[in-house]
Amino acid sequence: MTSPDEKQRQLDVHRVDPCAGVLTTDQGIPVDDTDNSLRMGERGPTLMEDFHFREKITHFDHERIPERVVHARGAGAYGHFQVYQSLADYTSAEFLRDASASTPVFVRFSTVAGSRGSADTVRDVRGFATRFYTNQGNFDLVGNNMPVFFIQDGIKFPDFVHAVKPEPHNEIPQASSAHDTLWDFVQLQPETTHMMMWMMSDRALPRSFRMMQGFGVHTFRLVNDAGVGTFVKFHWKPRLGTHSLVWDETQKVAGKDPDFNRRDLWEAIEAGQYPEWELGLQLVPEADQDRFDFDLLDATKIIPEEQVPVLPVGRMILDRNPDNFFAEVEQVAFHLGNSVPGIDFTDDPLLQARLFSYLDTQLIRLGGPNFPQLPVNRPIAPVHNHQVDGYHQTEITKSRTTYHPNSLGGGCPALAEAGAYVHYPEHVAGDKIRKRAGSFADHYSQATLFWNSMSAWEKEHIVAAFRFELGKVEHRHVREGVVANLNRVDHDLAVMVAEGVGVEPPDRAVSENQGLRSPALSQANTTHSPATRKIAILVADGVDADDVEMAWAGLCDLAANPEILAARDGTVRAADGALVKVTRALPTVDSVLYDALLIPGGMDSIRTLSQDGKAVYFVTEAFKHYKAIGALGDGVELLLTARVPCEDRHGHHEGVVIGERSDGVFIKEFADAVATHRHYEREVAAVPA
Ligand code: HDD
Repeated sequence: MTSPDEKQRQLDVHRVDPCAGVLTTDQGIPVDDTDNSLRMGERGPTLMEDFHFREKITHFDHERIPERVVHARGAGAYGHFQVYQSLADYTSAEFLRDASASTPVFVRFSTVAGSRGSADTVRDVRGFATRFYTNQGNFDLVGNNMPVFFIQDGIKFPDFVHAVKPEPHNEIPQASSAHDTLWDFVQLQPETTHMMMWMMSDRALPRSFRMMQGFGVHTFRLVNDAGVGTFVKFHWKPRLGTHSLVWDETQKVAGKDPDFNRRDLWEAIEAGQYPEWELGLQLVPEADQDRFDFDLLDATKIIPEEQVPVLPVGRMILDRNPDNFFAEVEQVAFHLGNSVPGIDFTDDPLLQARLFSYLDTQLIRLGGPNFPQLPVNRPIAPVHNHQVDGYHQTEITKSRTTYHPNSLGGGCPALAEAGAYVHYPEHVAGDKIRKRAGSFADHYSQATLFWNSMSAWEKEHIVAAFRFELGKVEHRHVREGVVANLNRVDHDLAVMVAEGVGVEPPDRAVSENQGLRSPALSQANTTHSPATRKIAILVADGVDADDVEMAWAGLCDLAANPEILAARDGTVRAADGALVKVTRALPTVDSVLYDALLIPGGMDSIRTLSQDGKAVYFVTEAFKHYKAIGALGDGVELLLTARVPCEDRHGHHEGVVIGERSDGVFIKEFADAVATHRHYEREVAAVPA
């Protein structure tokens, strides 16, 4: 971690070292036996006067709080944000104007539908909530890894969440959208169509939190010192690119390592491979708000990057894991209404509803109005006001006056004369009505734009996802309703989905697909790097020590993370007699936990591995999941045993890289194959894994 910032110094006061003293009660009384309750004789009843027993059990009985009603499962980390250049032309927010200032942040990533103990790799949206501890107070950017949302008006949020959560009669399924109630809601609520295209895409299966984009989703408003407003959309772009797992893999990982994304974030930070994102802004002058064929206030729409480019404005690095999951990750209380001067809201009806919901939910979740005093929630800006009392009050305010105005307390705290949050004086007028604007009515054009922008493999994955999800839906009319909606997105898509789920395919298109595309939406156009990729090196006694050593060094030089796997932990003896240290025993891991696979040469090693069903399956499954596979010398024999096609011993075939020696040329070629992430051009349908 870099040197402690102001937030970390503030947290230090609350950090407790259990080794700093002996075991005590909550009252500080030393305890010399915490294993036996106080009783009447060795076999007699427990005595009420055992205050240590009572305190210990009572505290235990009360140690759960309600999980978040959505986004219950998450992981978080601290870090810093720094703006590249002053954005004073657009905003009076100091942290966006002072390029020399580093602003502490806390970020929590989450899934949405699953409960706290659910698996990480389910098909779902991911939350991406960032708190900036600025000198002007906390600014919370509570976004997702998808730029649009399911509904347009927040009053529908309970309906949507009830539909996607486990069904109420039997609480099945956990953390999955593949069930009747969700798709029933979806087919009846066409405004969900665009978001459901994202949900069925690979975006819902991130390889890592570190490899996800983030979006503020709504149109917000920046306001400068002169009071001029500019509409803004916030974007986070990951330095490592946006990458996803394969659907079959996600389901297996959910069992093999339900903490896959959480562990990945934790380990990367512990290893000093700090995750990094660039903040980008799409800026739209107020005068231009009507120039789009959608409404900027409609959260089911993006502003295509080709229409308004994303301006890179700053960088965020996460460099510190929390010390205590509950105290920090569970108790962090984000709120869209936590905003600083220079960043304001718009009339997006989804955003407006959120401004109510977040504060409200923290009251039940954290048990009263004093949750902003919890260490992770405390701003670094000083707090003075007349809010008093309440459960868990920790402030000792030294004042006789808890009202404004007062003379007895010297008028303190005084009203701010400068730097106060001033709401943007937007002019609004209208009748009180329950009515959606006509400009929100088009639910299909951008779903079509998304579909058109996908590469061939992304389209295949979307079709397969719809088929999987609808295939789990028991009610045929629900399947039909979804297909009818999809026919308004793209006729071919609707036909392909219908054919997979036993529904009569629509016989003709209801509207013409204009073929509009936004290349920025495709993951095929993202950044690629071998950095931080986990690479399994399969070995047994008799392995070629040079192959292992050179591959290890070459991959580490590229900031990749190789691990040596063998049937047993400890060491294996290489062909030249050297001992090779094993990172993990093969029975404790699986290919789904790695990005790529390397098989060093050494005939004895390959013979042993070829007899080991787990090793052979490892190879086959890695191939099935389109991963980069490298084989050196005799290693090719293991590929053949695992039925991996490798036409010649020197070729590079769809991510299968073969070489004689682990030299620079081989490492470069293999690292490029790793960086590609997945080799979707492979034909794997017949691979038995
Ligand atoms: Fe929300 C949590 C993101 C719409 C009501 N939301 C929550 C979290 C994220 C989002 C990332 C987890 C925060 C954390 O890590 O603690 N929510 C979004 C986005 C939305 C959105 C990007 C649409 C653009 N949310 C939304 C609506 C409502 C809520 C329309 C209600 C009207 N969201 C909540 C909540 C939660 C929440 C009930 C549950 C736990 C919490 O707030 O702290 O208030």
